[in-house]
Amino acid sequence: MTRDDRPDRAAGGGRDGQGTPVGRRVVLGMLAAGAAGVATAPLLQRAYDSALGAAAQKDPTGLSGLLPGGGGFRYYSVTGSVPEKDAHHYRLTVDGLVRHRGGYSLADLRRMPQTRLVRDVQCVTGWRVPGTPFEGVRLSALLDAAGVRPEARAVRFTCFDGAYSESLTLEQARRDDVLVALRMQDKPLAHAHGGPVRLYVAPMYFYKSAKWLSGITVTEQVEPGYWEDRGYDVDAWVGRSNGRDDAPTT
Ligand SMILES: Nc1nc2c(c(=O)[nH]1)N[C@H]1C(S)=C(S)[C@@H](COP(=O)(O)O)O[C@H]1N2
Ligand SMILES: [Mo]
Repeated sequence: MTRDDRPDRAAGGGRDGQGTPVGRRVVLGMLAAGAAGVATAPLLQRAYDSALGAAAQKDPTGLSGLLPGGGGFRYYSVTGSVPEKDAHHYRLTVDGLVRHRGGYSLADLRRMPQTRLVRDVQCVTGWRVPGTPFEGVRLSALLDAAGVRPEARAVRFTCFDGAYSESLTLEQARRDDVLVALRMQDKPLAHAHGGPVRLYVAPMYFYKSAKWLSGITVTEQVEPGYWEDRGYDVDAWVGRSNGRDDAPTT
């Protein structure tokens, strides 16, 4: 683990080192300890994972390590803490250039037809997790239900962490491998992974898959998202953007 373990590059930071984030040394130390845990005892590794998961959730920099639950996912949040929303408190709004604004509870979303996809996940910082099941409602179904107006060209996503945002063109948003995901790894989406509901954009770098999804707004044009304002490509196809040549995920 050398260049791939750093968090997403900071503004102006470049992928190859300038702007190395504060805390990298700490993260590397934790990763080294984790590798030792794997080698010695699965039980220790599990304890280590949950300790790191807890630490990750308290890390105000958002620069933290592997998530518990396996697979090699890393925890990312651009905010220090994110409120937890359960089935009673969760709400997804759909608005903007639509005929019928909508509001969905978790139960509403669960009642709709569900699609399950199994693809690799690729983060733009280098880490990749093979064959991960995601399951949820096709974004296109929500857009159809809302009745997109003819002048619309794009969709903007907002999150209940209060800071993150993402966007897609309408054409990208209507792909059948773009989900409003309720499940990941065949379990309800955990809070750390952006639960109860996150976006899942299978063919794009994982920063497109906005966690803690709370708003879908149909817009006239693409509005760059949080990381895109800080240098990431707006069209985030895996292997064809961000100067990277990873194998495609779809
Ligand atoms: N709300 C929100 N969504 C987000 C992010 C974030 O910081 N906040 N980070 C993105 C990035 S860069 C990655 S790699 C993935 C990480 O998802 P994970 O924490 O489930 O591994 O979430 C994406 N979605
Ligand atoms: Mo990422």
